Amino acid sequence: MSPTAPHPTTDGTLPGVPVVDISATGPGRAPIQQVMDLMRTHGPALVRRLHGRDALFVSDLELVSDLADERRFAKHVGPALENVREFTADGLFTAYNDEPNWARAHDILMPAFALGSMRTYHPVMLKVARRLIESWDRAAAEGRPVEVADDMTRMTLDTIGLAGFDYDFGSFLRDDPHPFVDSMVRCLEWSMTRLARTPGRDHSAADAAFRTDAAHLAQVVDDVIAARSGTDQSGAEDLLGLMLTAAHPADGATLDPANIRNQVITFLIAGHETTSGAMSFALYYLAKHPTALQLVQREADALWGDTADPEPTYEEVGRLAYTRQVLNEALRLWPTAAAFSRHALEDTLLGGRIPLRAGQPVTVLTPMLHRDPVWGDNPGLFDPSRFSPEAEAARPVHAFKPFGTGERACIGRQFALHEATMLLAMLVHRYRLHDHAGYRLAVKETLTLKPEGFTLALTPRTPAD
Ligand code: MNH
Repeated sequence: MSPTAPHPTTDGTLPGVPVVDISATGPGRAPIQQVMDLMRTHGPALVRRLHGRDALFVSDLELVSDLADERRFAKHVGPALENVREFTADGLFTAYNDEPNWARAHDILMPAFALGSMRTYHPVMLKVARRLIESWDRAAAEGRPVEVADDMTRMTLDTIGLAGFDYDFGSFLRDDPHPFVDSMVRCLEWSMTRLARTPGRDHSAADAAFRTDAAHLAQVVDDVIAARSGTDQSGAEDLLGLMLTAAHPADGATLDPANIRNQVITFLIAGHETTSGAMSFALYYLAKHPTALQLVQREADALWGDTADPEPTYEEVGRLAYTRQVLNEALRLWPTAAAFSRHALEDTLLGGRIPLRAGQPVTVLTPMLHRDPVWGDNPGLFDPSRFSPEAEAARPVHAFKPFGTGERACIGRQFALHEATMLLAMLVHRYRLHDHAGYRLAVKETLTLKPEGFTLALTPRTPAD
C-alpha cells in the first residue's frame, strides 16, 4: 500500500462522511427526493444506511468531476440496475462493462445515434408530433384539459417504436396507456420498491406479478421482431434492421437473438420514459414562467410565423437554441434519470479524501449536483439563461450530467433532444398554455421522474398572441 492508500474506518464508514440510517422509515415511494432532503441536511456526500446495507451518495462538483475520470472509475451496475436486469439482462443500459455484448452492441448501434442520423428519424418524429397535436386540438375544441405526462408518454413511445422498429403502438388511438406501458411502469416500480424491502417478509405475490409483466414485455417485443422477420425489410436502416443484420466493424460478429430481444426491450424503455418526463417538466416550467414561454414562442414564430401547420425541417430544429436552453434547464432541475453509479477500478481516494476500495460503488445524485453552489445562489430557480453559450462556456464541464458520463453515457441523447425540442416549439407555437388548476409540483418516482397529475388547459393561439 502506498502512503496515500485508503484506510476505511473499522465499522466500514468513511472518515468525514456522515452515515444516515433510514431503516426506521425506509426509502418510501420517493427515494430520490428523500436523498435530496438528506443532502440538504447532511451535505453533498453521505452514506445512506438501510437495514445494515450502506450506499454512498455524492453530489459535490469536485467529487463528481473526479468520478468522471474514466481511467480511475467506470459505470457500476448497482442494486437498482440489477433489478432492471431481471427484464433487460445484457441490453446496453444494464450490461456489465466487461460483458462482450456491451461493446459489440455499442459499436454496432453507435452510428444510428450520431447527430447526422437524426435526419433519418426526423420525418417519423414529425409524424408522431402531429398525432399529439391532433389529440390536443380535440381537447382544446372541447375545452378539456390534457394530462401532460400521459400524452408525452404516448408521443415518445410511438416515436421510438416507429423510428427504432417500424412498429406502431398507436397510443393516441387508445384512452388508456398501451398495455406495454402499464407492464413497463410496473416492472420499473418493482425494481425500485424491491430495494426497500424489509428482510424476512413475504414478497412472492409482488414477484409473481412482476414475472407476468416481464413476460408481457418479452411477448410484445417478440411481436415487434416477428413483424419484421420474414419480410424483405430486415435490412432496413433503423435500429432493428441494424440489430438483425449489422456485423461488428472489427470482428464481423452479429448480435444473437436473445441479445436482440434484450436490446429492443431496453430501447423501448430507455427510449421513451425519460424523454417523456423531460418534456413534461419543460411544459410545467413554461406554464409557470411567462417570460420564458414568450421567448420560446418568439423563437418558434420567427421560424413559422402565422403558418397554421408548419412543417419543421431538420435544420430548423437545430436553430431552436432557446427552446433547447429551456429543455436543458428543465433537465437540470429534474434530470429524469436522476442517479447513476460508478465504481473505483483500484483502491483510491475520491476527491483526494474519501477512501474507496476497488469495486466500491458511489452513486451520483444528479438533481443535487445540479444544485451545487457552482449554479449560483438560487439553484432552485428556473432560469434558461444558465444555458446561454457564454454561461455554458464559463461553467466546469461536469456540472451538468443529465445523460450520465463517459463511454456508458446515454446513447440516445441527440435523439431525445431532437424529438423534445421540435415538439416543444410546435406546441408553444400552436397553443396558449393555461395553468388552469394552479398546479403544485409533485414529482412521481418510478425509477424515473415525472410531474404527477399535471394537467394543462389549451386554447389556440391567434396571431395577436
Ligand atoms: Mn438514455 C444511458 C439519461 C434518452 C437510450 N441515459 C443513459 C444514462 C442516463 C440516461 C443518465 C446513463 C445511465 C448510467 O450511467 O447508468 N436518456 C437519459 C435521459 C434521456 C434519455 C435524461 C432523455 C431526456 N436514452 C434516451 C433515449 C434513448 C436512450 C431517447 C434511446 C433512443 N440511454 C439509452 C441507452 C443507454 C442510456 C441505450 C445505455 C448506454 C450504454 O450504457 O451503453
